[in-house]
Amino acid sequence: MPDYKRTLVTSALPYANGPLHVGHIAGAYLPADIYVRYCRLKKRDVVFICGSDENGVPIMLRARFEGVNPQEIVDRYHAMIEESFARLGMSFDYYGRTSSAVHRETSRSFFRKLNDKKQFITKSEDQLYDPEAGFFLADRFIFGECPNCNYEKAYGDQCEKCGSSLSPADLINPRSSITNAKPVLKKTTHWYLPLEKIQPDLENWINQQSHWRPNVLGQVKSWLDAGLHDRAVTRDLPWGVSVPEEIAEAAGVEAAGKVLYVWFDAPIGYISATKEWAQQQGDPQLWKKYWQDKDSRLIHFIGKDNIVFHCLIFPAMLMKHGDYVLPENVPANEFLNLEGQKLSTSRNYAVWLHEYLEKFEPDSLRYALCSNMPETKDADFSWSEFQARHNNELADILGNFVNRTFTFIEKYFDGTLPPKGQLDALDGELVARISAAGENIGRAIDSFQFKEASRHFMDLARFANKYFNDKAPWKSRKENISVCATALHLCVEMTYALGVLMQPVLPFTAGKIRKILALDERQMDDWEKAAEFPLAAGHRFGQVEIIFAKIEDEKIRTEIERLQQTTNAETSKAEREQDSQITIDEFAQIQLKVAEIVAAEPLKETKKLLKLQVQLGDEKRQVIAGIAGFYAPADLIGKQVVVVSNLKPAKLRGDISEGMILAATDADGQLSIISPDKKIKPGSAVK
Ligand code: B3M
Ligand code: ZN
Repeated sequence: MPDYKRTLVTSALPYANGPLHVGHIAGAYLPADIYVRYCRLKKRDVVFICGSDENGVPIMLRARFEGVNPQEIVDRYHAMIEESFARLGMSFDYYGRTSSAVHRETSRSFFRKLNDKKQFITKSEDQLYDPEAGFFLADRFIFGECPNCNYEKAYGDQCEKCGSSLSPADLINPRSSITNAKPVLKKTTHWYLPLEKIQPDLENWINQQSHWRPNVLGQVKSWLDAGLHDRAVTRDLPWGVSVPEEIAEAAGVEAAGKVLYVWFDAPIGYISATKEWAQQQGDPQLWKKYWQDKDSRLIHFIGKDNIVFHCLIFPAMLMKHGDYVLPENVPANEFLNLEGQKLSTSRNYAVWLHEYLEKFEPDSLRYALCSNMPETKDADFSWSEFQARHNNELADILGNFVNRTFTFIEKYFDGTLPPKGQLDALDGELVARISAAGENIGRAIDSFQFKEASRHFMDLARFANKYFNDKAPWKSRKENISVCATALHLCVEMTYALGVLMQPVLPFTAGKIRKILALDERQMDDWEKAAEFPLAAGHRFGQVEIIFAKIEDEKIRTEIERLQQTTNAETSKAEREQDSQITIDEFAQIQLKVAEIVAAEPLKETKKLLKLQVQLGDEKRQVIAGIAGFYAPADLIGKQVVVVSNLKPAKLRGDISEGMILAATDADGQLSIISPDKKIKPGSAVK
């Protein structure tokens, strides 16, 4: 691998439309943080950038759902996400947001540059439009059946099930996510990135990336083999980074409501956040060293559903812009499932990060996810495995070793570092193991194999525990205090080494170790010196503490039950829906007809019922309806309604009712009669 002077690491910008869950963490965030922390310990020049993705349809859908302004949504979730990341120990150098002024300007000037270099094509085409909502339907504003895998809830830009990138016209039986209406076609103009024309350049570049993960290369090559399609990089939306007005006018297009496609501006968010970071460093031009210098390495950590955007579309933009380096690696993770089922935000079937952090330690999650990271295939998070990782490995192996070492020293060496004498073979093996572990863990992290790194680390802690047992200091203390002292001295050296090597995954625990060793912040911060123990005999240690308290079964049972309640609620809802579902033939048995009300009066001795005389073609019927509180009888004369005409007649308060009129009621109890929107012959069938 060529030597790079510096590295820029990014994690996918989370949509600021909801909280984070463990799947997000295992996908694009924890691997990046482990990698960056390791690079810092290796004294490499590395900058870690992320931020909230605050444009696009997902934000608007959430705002619409809550009946608030999109800015209110992004402000709320940007703060929540940023706080959860900090409590999990995510060590970004800068965490930005794409609603910032710097981002808006950076995106618009990027767009201008591509436009000036004539890299776009503009097309005026019929696009799907929701006549009820008055919106063009793009991305998640529209859903339908995926043409590739028949998933019935594929979005207008991507199918979340098979990952394929789509355009709204690809969807089978598209519906509006806003009103569920059947979209109509309406002409509009957009700017397109000509990916068909750029494909050869992308292919040449991808063919040089043989070091990428096979599952990433496989997905990218399948898109290239299928042939890339030109991609619209603007949208008709009221929310987002607006298209530069002068470019819209030059194209004879109304600028208002024309914004950059969220996947055009979001990756540029990495650049704008780096600019904001550089400003924070007091050197506004510093960002260019990471983005526009061939000695810099760009690494994007993402989930597999973002591969097309980070391996094809954004690189195409960077290529055609001309001033930027291209990603050197995109170690995309596969998905994390939860107790054998797909995580689902909409079904609230998730372990939410902010809720987790209220009840458990961050390092326990970091370790459990690292040890089971979905690097090349989907993985599954289960609460029982989470508890086992914590209790059987962190507590019983690592915690137990540290605790035995320092309680023994506390008791028999007055809490100070014992002197080191002659080393025997087993002592020599301990020293060799520390150096080997540093190399093995480092090699694994450098190749983005985090599960393997975790295994090497825990193997070292396992060896340390066995060393303590084999040395049996409780015996040597009585037989040969010098041998006992040497063994405990080496146990402290091992603790120091574990404290260095655990930092990428267990930063909070490393802090506890540093306190027990009574070291200051700057110590234990050099990977290469994990085996170079800095303390002299007699050094007084800090307070001994249990670094991992066991997680009780009861606590885990509570979490499993909560998930089961969600699943049960879902199941019963699905069953209810399933039970209430009827076939088209069953529906056809219900006869609906238009009727005209010719007389109306209150039904005696009732407050809610009206007795109606309705004309059903050449037939007249009496229908009793519970609409007294909503309509005055006189206002109903001449009104056309829809009647279920083949209901068995029923007796109500001594009066006969020969049908039912259709009316809608909402959660607040408002009622509205269903009525044809224009006069039609009474007796007409309703289908
Ligand atoms: N906001 C997150 C997602 O697709 C998306 C990533 C943007 S990275 C530039 O889940
Ligand atoms: Zn699909």
